[in-house]
Amino acid sequence: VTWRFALEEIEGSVQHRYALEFKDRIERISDGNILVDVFPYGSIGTSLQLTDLAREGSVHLAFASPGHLANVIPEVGVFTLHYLLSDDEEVNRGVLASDDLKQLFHEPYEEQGLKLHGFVPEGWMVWTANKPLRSPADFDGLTIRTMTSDIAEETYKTYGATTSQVPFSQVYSDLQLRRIDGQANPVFAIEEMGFYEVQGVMTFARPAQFVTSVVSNTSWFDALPEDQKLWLEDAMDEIAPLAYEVQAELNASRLDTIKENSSIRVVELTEEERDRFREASRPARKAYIRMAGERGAAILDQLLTMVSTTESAIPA
Ligand code: 6CS
Repeated sequence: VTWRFALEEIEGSVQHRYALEFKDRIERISDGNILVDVFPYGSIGTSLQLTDLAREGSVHLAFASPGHLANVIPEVGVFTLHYLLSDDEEVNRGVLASDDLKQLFHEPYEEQGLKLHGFVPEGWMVWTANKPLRSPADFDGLTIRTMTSDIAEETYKTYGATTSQVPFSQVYSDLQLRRIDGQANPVFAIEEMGFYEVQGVMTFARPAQFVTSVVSNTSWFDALPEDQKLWLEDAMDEIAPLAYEVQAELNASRLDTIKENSSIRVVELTEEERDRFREASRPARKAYIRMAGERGAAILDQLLTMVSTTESAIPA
């Protein structure tokens, strides 16, 4: 049999490295009886199209990033909010890996025919534009590309930006054509998609981690023999810590590549500057609750509690 696994990122990306590890483990443990076919981003469509293919079962496994998926599952839009997770990546890693968190999202995914296997952090979001973005006022008059859900636009609106929902594959040309002035993504993606070639400044404000989720088609998963279900879940548990290392390594090494290949300016915000964004972004939480309802409000509360409990459990 063949398991089809669709990615929202191109070859060499964090998702691609994850999928190759998964393929390797599954093909080995099944003695080659299961083959995993990996489809990197490209010919089979945008993130939302991939989600549709997973819901109808044409692909069995897929990455579904909240920034896009919130269009279908409003509750996951919580991950597009800024200054919600910790500054401490260890804390975020613990929170995102927790079964409690997965449990909260179980129902919303299930209702869409998707089984949630886990959340994977891919690194800090970095803003690119043709000027430094040191305060919310700097967003005034800029058109910022967001992922393709309404909630993804909200935080940038609180900063005063004009927003535009654009699929990942169209971001480069929209920047080139000046249809948008800026965008946000982790460093590895800014490098592999070439965005740095058409942008002058990278601003590091650490507003949010890029978080993605790994899903499968529920009916497909439920029909798998028990041993195969276990193989799948064990493989994902094993890869989680590895994915964390991979994103750290790629985000660091590709910043060097960007610096070698361009004269892009890198701006690191001070804590005071970050605080201004933290404050300005707050109304987006209300917008999230409006869009994601009671279940979304409960998720937001839980997430905030988990972050602060995990933070206070760490010795100073
Ligand atoms: O910005 C985006 O749309 C995409 N960015 C990343 C890092 N992965 C997938 C997502 O679709």
